[in-house]
Amino acid sequence: MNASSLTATIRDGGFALSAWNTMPGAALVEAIARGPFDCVTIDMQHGGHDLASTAAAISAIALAGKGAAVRLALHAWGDASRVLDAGAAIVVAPMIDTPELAREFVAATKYLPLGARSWGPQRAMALTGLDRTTYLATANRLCLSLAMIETREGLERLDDILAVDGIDGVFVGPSDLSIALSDGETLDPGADEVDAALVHVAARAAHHGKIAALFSVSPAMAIRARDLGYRFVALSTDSSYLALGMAALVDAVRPAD
Ligand code: 3PY
Ligand code: MG
Repeated sequence: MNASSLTATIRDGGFALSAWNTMPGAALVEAIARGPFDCVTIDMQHGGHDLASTAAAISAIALAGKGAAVRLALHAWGDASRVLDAGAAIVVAPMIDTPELAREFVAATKYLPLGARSWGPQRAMALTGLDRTTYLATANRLCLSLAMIETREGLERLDDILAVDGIDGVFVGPSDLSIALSDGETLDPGADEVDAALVHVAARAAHHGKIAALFSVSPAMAIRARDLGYRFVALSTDSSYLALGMAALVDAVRPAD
């Protein structure tokens, strides 16, 4: 899906399955984008991407005919508008625990009257083919701002965060959420209490008419999320795609023990 069909699909109640890219390198990112996923999410919070590699990755993903999402570093509002200027269709902000933080996120990513995004989307206009007037008129709808829910406070303030005008949806981080819900005892994104949170987030997002999204650690979790009404799901990471592909090839050659 290209950038505009990606966000239109998600907005209109459809489903998109995203690859997750942590390793910089335009050739690598383009190869991932040419794979079977609907789109690619570039991770600036963890992994090796900086702003320059992210901008190059967005172009590589566009070259493969797909739309790009970017997960920002923590509260990196300066980068938020820059990745949109570079052509990202979706921006995901980690650890949004309060409506105040959600409003800061909106301020950085939406033009007036929703936010205070500053003008400068030359690359985004080149990639989308939109002129200045059309880009300004449509960017607040074309680009999605997803607030990550991955702490106890974020979960408690979920309704207040979803109610913030300009927040298009919420994106659950099940690993951090499992650490938070176990008070630091375990990392278990498949835990029952995380699953209960997934059900709750889906219901509250639907109530607010907003998007539920998720980082899924397994195909089973992605299927569960889709069945719960999640519309944007990122599945596993690029290092796992490599490991799984290598293991499958080598296992097929080596004689079984
Ligand atoms: C989490 O599970 O905490 C995430 O942030 C997903 O990358
Ligand atoms: Mg996280």
